[in-house]
Parts: sequence; C-alpha cells; structure tokens
Amino acid sequence: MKPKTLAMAGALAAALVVAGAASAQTNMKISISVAQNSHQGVAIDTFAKEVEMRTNGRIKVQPFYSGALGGERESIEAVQLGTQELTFTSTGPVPNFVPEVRILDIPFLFRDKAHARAVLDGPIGQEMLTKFDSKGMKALAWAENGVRHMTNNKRPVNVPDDLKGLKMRTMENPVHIAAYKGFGIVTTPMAFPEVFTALQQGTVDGQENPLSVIMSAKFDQVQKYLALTGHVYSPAVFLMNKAAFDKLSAADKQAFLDAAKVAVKANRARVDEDDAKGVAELRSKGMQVAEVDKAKFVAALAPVNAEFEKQFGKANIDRIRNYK
Ligand code: EAX
Repeated sequence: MKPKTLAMAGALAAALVVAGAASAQTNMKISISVAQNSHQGVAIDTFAKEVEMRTNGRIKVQPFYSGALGGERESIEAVQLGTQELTFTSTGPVPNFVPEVRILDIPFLFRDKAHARAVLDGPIGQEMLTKFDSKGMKALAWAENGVRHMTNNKRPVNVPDDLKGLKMRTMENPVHIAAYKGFGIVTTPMAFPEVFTALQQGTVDGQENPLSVIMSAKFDQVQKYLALTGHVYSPAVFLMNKAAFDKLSAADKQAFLDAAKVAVKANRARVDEDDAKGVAELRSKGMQVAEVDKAKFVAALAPVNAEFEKQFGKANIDRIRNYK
C-alpha cells in the first residue's frame, strides 16, 4: 500500500471505530399516558424488551408511564418534532394530526374486538398506517386500547336518556365529541392525565374508557356507576418519528416492526384478560354496574350516524362494517 492509501485506510478504520462506538448504544424514549400496570404498559414494556433483544442491545427503548412525558396529544407532537422517538397512544387525539384515521372512531362501527382487529390488521388498517408518513411519523402497528364504556357519579345509566345532561370528560377527538353530543352529553374534552382529579373534584360527572383503563387508573375510587355501553372501539397505535425510523438499517427497521407485532399480541391478550375479569373486579371495588340494551344506544345515535355517513362516505363506512 502506498503511504497515502495507508493513511486513508487508517482514517477509515478510525472513522469506523468512532461510528461503531457511537452506535454501540442508541437510547430512545417511548411513552404512555396510563400506568405501567396496564394493557398499554404491557405493550411498551414488551416492545422495549423485543427491540433490545432483536438489536443485540444496540438500541435501548426507555418506557415512560402515566403521562410522565405529557398527555397523548403532547406525546404525538413530540414524536412529530423528534424530541421523543416513540409513543404508544390511543387514537383519541390522532385525527388532529392524521384526519384519515377519524373514521375508526365512529361509535358502534365494529361488531366486537375480533372485527376491529381484523380490519386493523387487514388491508384497510394497513393502508391507513401509511397516512402517518407525510405527517413526520412512522406508524409501526395498530394496537388496542379497548371497547369503551361509560362511568359517572350522578346516576345509573340504563337507557340513552339517562345520559342527557351528564357532564362527561371526552378525549380530544372530534368524532367522539360529535357522537356524545348526540346522546345529549355535555362534553368536556381533556387530556387523560387530568381526568382523575377532574372526577374527584366533580369538575365533570363522568368519563368513558375501556375496562383496562378504568381499572389501571383506579377510576372506581372516584366513580360510582359503570354502564357497559360498549359504545366505541378505541384503537391504539405505535408511533415513531419518521426520520428516526428512516435512519435505521433495513434489519433494524424490521426489528422495530417485529417488536411492535409481538407487543401488540401481548397488549391484546391483556385487554382480553381485563375484559374477562373487569366487571367482577370493579363490582368488588364498589362500582354499580349496569348491563344495557346496546340496540337502544345504537338507535339513539341514528341522526349522528347519518351525519357521519355524509361526512365520511357511506361506502367507506360500510367497507369497514362489512369486513369479514
Ligand atoms: O390511552 O384518554 C383516554 O381516555 C385514553 O383512552 C387513555 O388515555 C388511554
């Protein structure tokens, strides 16, 4: 080797060592707004473990729980900006970033969790994941928040009319807000980390969330009545800053996607577990639980639904409704 080539080879080797050292361990953050002991905690803990394992410890994902890095809207903003690499969020505030996703938040859209999971994992859901790309985010996978039910402190809810005039905290989600207004609910959008205190202090009478969230947030301590309205399916999604994802090698990209897949499995299994034991557990903690005739709640939303069909296109809604 000529001296010059030798020097260049030396410089290259040094550069590789430096690059190697720099990439020896990359640290990333992921957040949820609910507690660690929850279906969402299971999701991000599993994801972190899988990423670390699949990248041989080169990439570490540090989980943050209970809104420690902010509520869901703030965490999506942070991911979009890149001040935070990852978040796991319900679709609550997502329509404000990716309007195409709004259609998933329509009440009584899905027959049950199996239907929702099939749609999200199928072509409709997978195509929707790509809509995050142009918003500075890579959506790694759909996950699950669960089927939402109503709680309040004022009165048992047995029929839709019982909802009239209840002041309820809602997510910052335009579709939910429109629908709940259709029930006659006085809607108060609020970030999740503020909800417990708002319920405790009576700023609002009630809220609605899946059993998984009601239990992990200990809403039974501040809410007397639970109505199993199952009025809307609440998807969740793994979001990553697009530039951070694009920077990964092809193998690491695959590792992140696979890690998310494993995490979704664990997440959905925990939701099923929570749904199976939730009513008994919440009853034992003193909540008064009402099974309701869902058909009446569906009927009460007919005018709102007609509005949604105009807004989203009946064919688009039917495509989801009829998906097998
Ligand atoms: O993501 O804001 C909500 O009610 C969500 O369901 C909750 O934070 C879990």
